[in-house]
Amino acid sequence: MHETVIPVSPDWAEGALINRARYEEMYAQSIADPEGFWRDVAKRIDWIKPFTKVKDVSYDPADFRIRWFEDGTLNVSANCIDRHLAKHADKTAIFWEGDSPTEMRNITYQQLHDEVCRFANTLLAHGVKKGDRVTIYMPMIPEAAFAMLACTRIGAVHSVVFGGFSPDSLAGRIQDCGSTVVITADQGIRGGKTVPLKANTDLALTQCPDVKHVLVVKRTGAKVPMMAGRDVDYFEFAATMPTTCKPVEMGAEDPLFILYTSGSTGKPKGVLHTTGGYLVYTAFTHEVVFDYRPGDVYWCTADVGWVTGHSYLLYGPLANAATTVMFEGIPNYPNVSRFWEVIDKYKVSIFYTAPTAIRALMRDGEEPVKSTSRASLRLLGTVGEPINPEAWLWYHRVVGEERCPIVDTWWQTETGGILISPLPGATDLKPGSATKPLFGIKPELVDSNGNILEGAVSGNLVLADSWPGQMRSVYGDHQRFINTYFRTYKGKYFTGDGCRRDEDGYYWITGRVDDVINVAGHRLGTAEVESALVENTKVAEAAVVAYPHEVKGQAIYAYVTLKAGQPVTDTLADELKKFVAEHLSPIAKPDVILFTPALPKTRSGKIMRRILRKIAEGDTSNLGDTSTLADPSVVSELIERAKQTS
Ligand code: 6R9
Repeated sequence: MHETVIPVSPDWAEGALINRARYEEMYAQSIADPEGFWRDVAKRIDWIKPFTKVKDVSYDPADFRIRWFEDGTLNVSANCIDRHLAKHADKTAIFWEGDSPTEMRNITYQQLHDEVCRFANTLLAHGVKKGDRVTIYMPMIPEAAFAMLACTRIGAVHSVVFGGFSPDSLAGRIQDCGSTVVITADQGIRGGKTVPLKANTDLALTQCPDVKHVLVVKRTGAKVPMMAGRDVDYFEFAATMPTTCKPVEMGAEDPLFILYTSGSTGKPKGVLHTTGGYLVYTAFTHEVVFDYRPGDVYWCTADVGWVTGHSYLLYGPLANAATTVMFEGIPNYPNVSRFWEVIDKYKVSIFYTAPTAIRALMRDGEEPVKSTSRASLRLLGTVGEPINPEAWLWYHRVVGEERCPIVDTWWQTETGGILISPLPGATDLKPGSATKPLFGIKPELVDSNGNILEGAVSGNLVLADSWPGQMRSVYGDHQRFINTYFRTYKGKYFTGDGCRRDEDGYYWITGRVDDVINVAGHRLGTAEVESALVENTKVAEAAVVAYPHEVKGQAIYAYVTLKAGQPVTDTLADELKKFVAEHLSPIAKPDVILFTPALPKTRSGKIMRRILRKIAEGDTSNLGDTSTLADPSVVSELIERAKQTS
């Protein structure tokens, strides 16, 4: 364990938006008087009709509700664009850096306004109304941002599906929320390779008869089939659209977007966020966590297909009139200095990325970093998974030259925004710890019976109260929302994460305690990967677990039993890996497939994943209690086979 402590530097203590005394004072106030605290914070947003009620929350399943600012009205796109125009019309809203370093666009707030209005008018012309769901399956190009903001302008609810998902995954998400309009591109381009987005959409739509219109944005210019009456060339159509469009007045609790995320069981859940609380929370946390100032150039490397891309690439920064960098490419194309070159090119001052990217770049040594200047940087951030102290220290020393504090931000799709994180001017840093709760956040550690654990201890992380950015429902299945998050521990939101608290009250997230796995910061359910495997006609049964991986954090280990008479050929493992990549996503491709005649099950038929995890980790010395196994000989057989495979 690293017990390194990196104290707040005198410069930061003096110059930061929030210093230690202020953090402590504000935190105490936010807990003592949440209504008063959030009433003040919410003033940063332009309300059409001001709210009178701040908070109405009950986590009791019998009387459940989560409402913030509920009688206020507002429009998100007006808050992210229109209200900045008087002062910042010519300020850059988005610096877009293409996959190739020769491609770039600089979009001012005025241009953002015009393009969003054009897009909004295009949606209206295709019959999209307030409350309708629009699925967005796009590469990282400005039109993805325009499309999202356009939805918010007219009160449509966007569901962004990451461009790396397969046609089947896209189809499931379109059907679940009942979108009748899909926005996509001809192709995406990442690391010099094209991604067949339109072709994937066409395949998905063979399962989605209700989709009436597909807006196709030209990215690479590849020739793609266009279905007459359904498919629309976006640029051709939008050219005829006006550049003004009245923002629709939305209730604070009206749905803003749906974003699908993996849970421990079943299909991915449509996490539903609403309008007022989400915008207040993302704007506020973007400012305080990143110590954001008007002159900053801020870069979050996340894809808009993930929640980080929603909250901290788009909505938080734009609500604060920031300049946000949007990057289409990958960290190692055309070379492994790309991140640092982009930082120099746009004079990025705040840089926010994932531990997996840092670990991958670390492997190439210090030279590719040191050959760049990075003089503009003043703050670094991480998100998505626990960061190991070694990677943290490298990021701090090599990338930030010990000048830039690192904010290790813990949060989830469900939480809408950051909940546990250092504030750079207030919190002494410990490599690997997300440190302290933000304002209004009451973390608690509980044991499996729900007893609250005090002091320096490990347990399950729960949150004892609500915050404005919290998700409000699972789309179409409100009971599932209540059951998943509020029934395990009475009166608390259960995060699904394990966590340790140290003597200084610092929080160290240890990872998921459920069947969610985190591969390179991407969240996947073991059940999703298993069901993709059993879709293959050769597979009888599959059990998937995660094991530690040097770069990706976790990797996927799949135990597979085949149907009777099905031989294990030399190519079968590769065939199944490819099958999962195509049917779910390349992210979900198992690293190891182990064929086995049987899986270890309890007498009631439950697969004992604990044992499978141990075998995958290569730690078979202590498998724990195996007495409930229906057939203990399965285990020794598995251990033998695992040795041969590794
Ligand atoms: C924002 C995002 C959420 C899960 C979460 C946890 C892990 C995220 C982390 C972290 C340790 C951090 N996680 N940030 N673990 N330290 N700073 O990633 O949302 O994709 O929903 O994943 O990611 O396990 O529960 P999401």
